[in-house]
Amino acid sequence: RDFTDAFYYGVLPDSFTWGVSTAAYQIEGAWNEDGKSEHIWDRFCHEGGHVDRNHTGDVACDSYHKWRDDITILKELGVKHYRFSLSWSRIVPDPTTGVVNQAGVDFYLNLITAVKQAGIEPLVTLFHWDLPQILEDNGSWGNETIIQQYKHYADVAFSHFGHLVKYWLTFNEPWVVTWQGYGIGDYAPGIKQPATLPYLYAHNIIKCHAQAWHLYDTTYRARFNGMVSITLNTDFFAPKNSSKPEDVEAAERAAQFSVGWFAHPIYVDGDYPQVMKDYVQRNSNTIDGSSRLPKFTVSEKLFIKGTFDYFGLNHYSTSLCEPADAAYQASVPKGYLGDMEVKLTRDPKWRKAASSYLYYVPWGMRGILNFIRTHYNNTPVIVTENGVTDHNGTLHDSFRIDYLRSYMNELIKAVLIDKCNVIGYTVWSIMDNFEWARGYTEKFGLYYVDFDNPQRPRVAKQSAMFYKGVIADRGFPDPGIIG
Ligand code: GBH
Repeated sequence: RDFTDAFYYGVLPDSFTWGVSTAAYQIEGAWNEDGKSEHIWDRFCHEGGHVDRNHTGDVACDSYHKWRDDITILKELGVKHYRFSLSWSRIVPDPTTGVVNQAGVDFYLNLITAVKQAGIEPLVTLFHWDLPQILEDNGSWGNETIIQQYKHYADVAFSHFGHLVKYWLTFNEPWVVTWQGYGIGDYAPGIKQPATLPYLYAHNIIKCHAQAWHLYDTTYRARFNGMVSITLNTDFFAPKNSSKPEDVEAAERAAQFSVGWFAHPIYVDGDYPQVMKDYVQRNSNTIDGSSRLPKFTVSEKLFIKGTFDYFGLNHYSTSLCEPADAAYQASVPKGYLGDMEVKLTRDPKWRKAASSYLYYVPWGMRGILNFIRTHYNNTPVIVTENGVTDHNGTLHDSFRIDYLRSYMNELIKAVLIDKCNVIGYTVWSIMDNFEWARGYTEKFGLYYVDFDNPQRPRVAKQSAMFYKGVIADRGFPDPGIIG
């Protein structure tokens, strides 16, 4: 397939949903108000030494108090959906007792009600990385009691908000949770066990996801008729040299190790991709042939397979793939990255955003949407995040307009030319916010937020008005032939 960068005029159907995204810890602040308990990002930030300039989300955009301002700008943009997350620590501060915090429930009920009243569909993520600290201390995702605790939390959310919410997501990016949290440890809680913990913790996260989906399916679907899924982050993995079969194979292997790790069990057959099982086992180097990758039982596979109603995709960038050589293998931590045996690189000609990982590769959007079409049976996809960073957050953000315009254009090609079943698109983020380990040094917002101003006013950048126009036009209408 020839992925061309030429601009393509086209509009999407009325049913296509356009939105913007946030997450609780990145915008809410009020970290210790109204009964909320401490979570791992509170602890990680307060410890110091982990986040640029030791920034914290203690106040962030202060959306806990200023959520009405968020509704105002959502309306101004004309979005059809708003994706945000619930904080487990607000709703069930101590999951070991399961007691529900009414103030936390009320906060989200007010928010969700106001979003609906504005004519906007809420798209609610149950878990966007803010694990209650008490659960981390009790053995984290490795302690299987977390599966029932997570299911209980999901039950509380479905029962209180299910009548208002059509789109649910169980987890945001389990790859980041497990690899960056417990593998390389640049994200909370900062644990560095790349050989073992990501695999063990991912295993239980997949089980948590399946529990929540089945709970909704058996207990809530008939009443509320919503859709429950998971959001996976992935680069598009392209062969470094597409005429080399070993590079093509490496690209497929890298994709199976990243998106396939979670998508294959859920969307295909209840189990990890065969290539991942093979490569982890051979790199486990055990005499008895056992693997660092855990195994699902037959009944677990049956329980996990098919636990989706759509496919949530977070996509930002592209990587080039070739078989790993010895020097590359020696340069990566032993474990997940080494198990893959793929050398990942970027083309130095690609433009770079402020985030070190974020190379600007619009055709990768079309590539990854086609990967999902062919590997996951053309399941309906909502792009739940796509966006780009700068450092200064200028209001005249032509770079962001250029990025969004070309990525959205590739999405439109994927839908109209390639017949990918994409039903929604979401910009990360509506406003500048707490960008995890980068603190407030990298800005993704369509709206500028001055973090030195106690009022945290939200000010539209040029990209906000650009996106408003795209939504109103449903894409890029053909201007017709001039002259
Ligand atoms: C999303 O993660 C998050 O869901 C969102 O909260 C966040 O604000 C947004 O993106 C912007 O970052 O190559 O080892 O350096 C995006 C997922 C995070 C995956 C950074 C790649 C770099 C890993 N990406 N990560 S590394």
